[in-house]
Amino acid sequence: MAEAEYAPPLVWVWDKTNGGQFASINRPTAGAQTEKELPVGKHPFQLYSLGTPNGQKVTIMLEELLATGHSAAEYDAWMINIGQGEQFGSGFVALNPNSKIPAMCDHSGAQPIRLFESGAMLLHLAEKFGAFIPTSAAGRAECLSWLMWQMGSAPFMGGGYGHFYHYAPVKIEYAINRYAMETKRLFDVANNRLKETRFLSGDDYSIADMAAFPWLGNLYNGAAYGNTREFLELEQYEAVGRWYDEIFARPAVKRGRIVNTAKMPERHSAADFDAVEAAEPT
Ligand SMILES: N[C@@H](CCC(=O)N[C@@H](CS)C(=O)NCC(=O)O)C(=O)O
Repeated sequence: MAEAEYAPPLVWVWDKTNGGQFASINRPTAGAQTEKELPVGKHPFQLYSLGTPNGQKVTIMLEELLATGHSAAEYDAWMINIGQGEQFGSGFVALNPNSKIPAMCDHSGAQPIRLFESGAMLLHLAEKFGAFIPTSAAGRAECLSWLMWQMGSAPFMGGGYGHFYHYAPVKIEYAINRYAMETKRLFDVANNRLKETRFLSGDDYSIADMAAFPWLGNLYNGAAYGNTREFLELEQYEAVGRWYDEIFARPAVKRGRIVNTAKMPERHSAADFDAVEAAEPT
């Protein structure tokens, strides 16, 4: 290892400059930093998000629900620009005290229900609509196990591997090795499972797949973190590739992946997709 040794002081002190491209937005305290209310549209679900893998999980689920006839899942999706610190506005923090996208509010009942954490949103929607979650106790347990596996593993892939391999201003061999190993191990876990079953929970496509697809998929297809597909030799995970291709082809997935991106900063109705799909036919 070529890096200079670092001796931690007795008490850690925050160095504002030491955060790479996130230095200007992240700090070691929680809470609102500005007063800013959130817009509220006319649909039952109000989503405040960005088209990152964690954001895509929820827009894929909402589009899948709409595609299967659950019109009560109509939603307005508002873009939260995390690069400009919009996750620290008072309205957003009232929904998510953790200041991370996605955040959602369910206005379908007598009182609005706030939701933070993408996994909680997937489960809330699956239970509310009785969709994309197995009904048997064993099937449900398997689905929730894979959902929680994904929620627990994303920080190793994103905050660990992605941060140190792609974003960190210095390339630290120890950190990259540590998280590259863990990311490959996680791909192997998914690959072994998908050699045995069509989807993560079993025979049926579920919220576990919707959670895992944007993460495994964006690394597998080369979209995330520079040269990662080659660096981690991801093409060897063939069962993940077979699963990726099947999910990628779903029309609702194609739609969910573009919400809250530059192609569609906000989404308020199915008609919003017409212009995008006309420009880029699927
Ligand atoms: N466990 C959370 C993670 C959410 C998360 O990390 N969101 C990132 C974008 S993908 C974010 O908002 N980052 C802004 C920040 O760290 O200030 C979830 O799945 O909802």
